[in-house]
Amino acid sequence: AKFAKESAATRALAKEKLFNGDAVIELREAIRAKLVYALGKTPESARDRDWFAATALALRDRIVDACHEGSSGRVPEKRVYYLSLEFLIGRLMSDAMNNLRLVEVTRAALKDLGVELSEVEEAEPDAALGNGGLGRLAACFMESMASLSIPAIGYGIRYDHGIFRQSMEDGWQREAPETWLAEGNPWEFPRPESTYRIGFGGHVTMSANGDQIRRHWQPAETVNAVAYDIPVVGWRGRHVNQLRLWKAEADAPVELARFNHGDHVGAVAGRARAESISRVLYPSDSSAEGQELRLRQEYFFTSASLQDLVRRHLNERGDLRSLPDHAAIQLNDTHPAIAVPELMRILMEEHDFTYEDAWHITTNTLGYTNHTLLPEALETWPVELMERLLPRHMQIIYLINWMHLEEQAKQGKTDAAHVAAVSLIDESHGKRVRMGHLAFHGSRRVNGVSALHSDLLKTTLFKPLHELEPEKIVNKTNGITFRRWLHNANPELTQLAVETVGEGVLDDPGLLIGLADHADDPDFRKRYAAVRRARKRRLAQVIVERTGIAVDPAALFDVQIKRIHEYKRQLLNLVETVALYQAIKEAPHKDWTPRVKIFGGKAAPSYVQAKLIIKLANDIARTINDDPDIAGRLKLVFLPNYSVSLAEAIIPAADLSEQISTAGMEASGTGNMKLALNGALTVGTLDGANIEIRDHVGADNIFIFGLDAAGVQERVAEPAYAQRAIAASPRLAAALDAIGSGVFSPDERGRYGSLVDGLRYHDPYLLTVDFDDYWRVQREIDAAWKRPATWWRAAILNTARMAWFSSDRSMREYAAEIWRVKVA
Ligand code: GPQ
Repeated sequence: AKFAKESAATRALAKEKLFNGDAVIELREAIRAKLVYALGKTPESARDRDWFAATALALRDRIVDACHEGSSGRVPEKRVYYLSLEFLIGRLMSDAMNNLRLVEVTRAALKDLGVELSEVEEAEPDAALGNGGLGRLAACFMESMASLSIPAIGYGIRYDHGIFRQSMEDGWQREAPETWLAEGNPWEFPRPESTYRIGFGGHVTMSANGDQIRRHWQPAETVNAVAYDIPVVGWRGRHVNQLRLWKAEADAPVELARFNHGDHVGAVAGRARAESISRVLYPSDSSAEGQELRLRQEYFFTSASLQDLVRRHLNERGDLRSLPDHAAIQLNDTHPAIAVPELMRILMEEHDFTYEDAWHITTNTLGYTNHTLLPEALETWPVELMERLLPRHMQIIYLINWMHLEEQAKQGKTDAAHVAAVSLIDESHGKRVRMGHLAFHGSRRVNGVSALHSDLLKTTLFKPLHELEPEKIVNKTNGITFRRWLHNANPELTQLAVETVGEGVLDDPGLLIGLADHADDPDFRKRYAAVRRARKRRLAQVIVERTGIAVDPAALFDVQIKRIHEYKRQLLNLVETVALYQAIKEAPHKDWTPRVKIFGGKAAPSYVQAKLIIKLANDIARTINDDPDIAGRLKLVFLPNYSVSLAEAIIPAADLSEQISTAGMEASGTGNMKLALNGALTVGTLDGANIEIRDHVGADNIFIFGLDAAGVQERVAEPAYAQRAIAASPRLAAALDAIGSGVFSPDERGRYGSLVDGLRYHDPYLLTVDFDDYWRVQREIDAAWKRPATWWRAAILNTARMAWFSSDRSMREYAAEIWRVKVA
């Protein structure tokens, strides 16, 4: 009787809201059944976390249905395999609901059960298996490939612990382990039948096979890689791909012989060692990790993925010669670059191919994406470590290198400098394998992630290799999935777009351009601004809850959210904040534009300077936020534990997007795209994708400042450029003096002495050089904020003109020009 009454109410609501009432009842009963039978809970005892799991399981069933309908068991002509050590997914439920077009149905079904959808959504932990842009890009690409029905499998590691949880202790970053799997993962399917053995160490034996010598790797140690699949459903549920993550398990969980001899602890030590491989994500971003465990992780997931795709190919096609016709393997950075010798090993050792044939197959199947030029981020592994951990691979790398240099010799290129530059082995400080060179040489195409970055790859990092194969480097400017970063993160703006240019905009972001026709309509501007204001009120709520700082939603929300890195120059923003603070104090009665500077981002736990920058932000905040002279016109907030889900709350509320890296150093950036799409105006350097954003939104609708990449290259060659810049700028000098002398750290006056001296005497990121122009453009922004008509016009034009930055566009380009797969 109770259900009947509920159903009647649901039908009435459904009629009014134009969705299918039966669908609500069906989903409601499915959720209830999952709660009771899969989770063993009652509606009365269920917590939000239980409702989340029940809802996720019910939605997962529908994804599985979509999967079976879509594929109908056909073998696709070609599959993409996206190998990435990171997938920074965030929450999956809103993606799944939105792509299945079930958001309102789910909301109503839960309401019938007495539960609020938003609370259930909040109970989902982020799948945070990545550090920053590189991992988030992989997640956007997975969603876009599913939405475009590109048959693809993402391969990565099922870390027990994703990126650490950041908290603030007296303004210092503290790290705690992240535990997304603590209560299970309702999205995943364990696939123990897909388990592969991964070898480490040992030695190589030889045997004669006619006049051929064959080599066999005899690993000393093996670990099992067990598959776990997460379905990724595309837009409108038309296509489903899998994200296959590998968990490390010991061959034998207990060594019986030792156990029976009474060594109960020693008997499980091997298990702990094996399982440590998938225990934790390395928290370093854009800096190479030199530890042996990292190399183990890289080989572990690369080998498991290659074994899996080789087995699938043999099942479907019978012959590995046709691998390049049916498989495109993309290496996300050099983390899976060991795929080059591993695929060669599999082909030569396990399938009897000659070197030449194996090389042909390998170099026609692999593609490599480079994400940085920063020298400290380029992976090189000591030859000695490789010989110990992967002796057969080291032999194969030497063989590949020998053939490579032989080819140079044939062309008469024996000059020592040339050989040293193109060699896969760097011999300048001990022998190390250059993973970038290895990935470059072993791939059919190599791509950068923005136009500028791809050009710089050709003229700097890969110049010598590029000259040998001028067709190899191509550009594929990054993109973002609009389903998550517009539709899900900003449903209010999406609704406004739908009402203005029509429902088709959900399928074709190109229709956003229709908003430009309304940029001069005062009524439309008001509606656009009202959407922003509502999101700013919500963010202000989050800020006060998490930091205790009250901010005014009417102020300009100035946002810098990204990993803390010196090249990203959060310190430039902080020094400008101090200079502004000083200027307001000097002229408190001037009509200053009220601003809230919002920062978010994690520092690698071992990155001392980055952690000090976080502390400085908090120290400045403590000093200025309550200063009566400032009277609330300048506030600084550092939001702890920046994450994908926090980004979804911040981005729709941002007025200004800080993209201020030293030109030439940010390969692309993708936060820049998310913020501009949501209508924040960019203040940025001519770096990475900022340049292309300017080209699309128009130079009048973005604030560009500072040296360009060529200017940076020139300036660093000049002596004492920092001292000269400081001497020429009394404002900069005063701000640095204040920070350096302890104005913001009265409890420890010397805290920032070395930080400031670093700027005075070294400043590798040219903060001092760009400071005055940054100050100038920020005051221009202050003035622009006071002309709301022009501000909102520019914001609308940003949203209208950002369609090109959809990751659907990126994926179409990869499909056509790198993978050679057809897209409908
Ligand atoms: N990126 Cl090498 C990372 O997030 N982590 C890394 O280790 C490296 C690069 C970023 C890069 O800094 C951004 O400019 C890009 O937008 C992003 O990769 C995706 O390409």
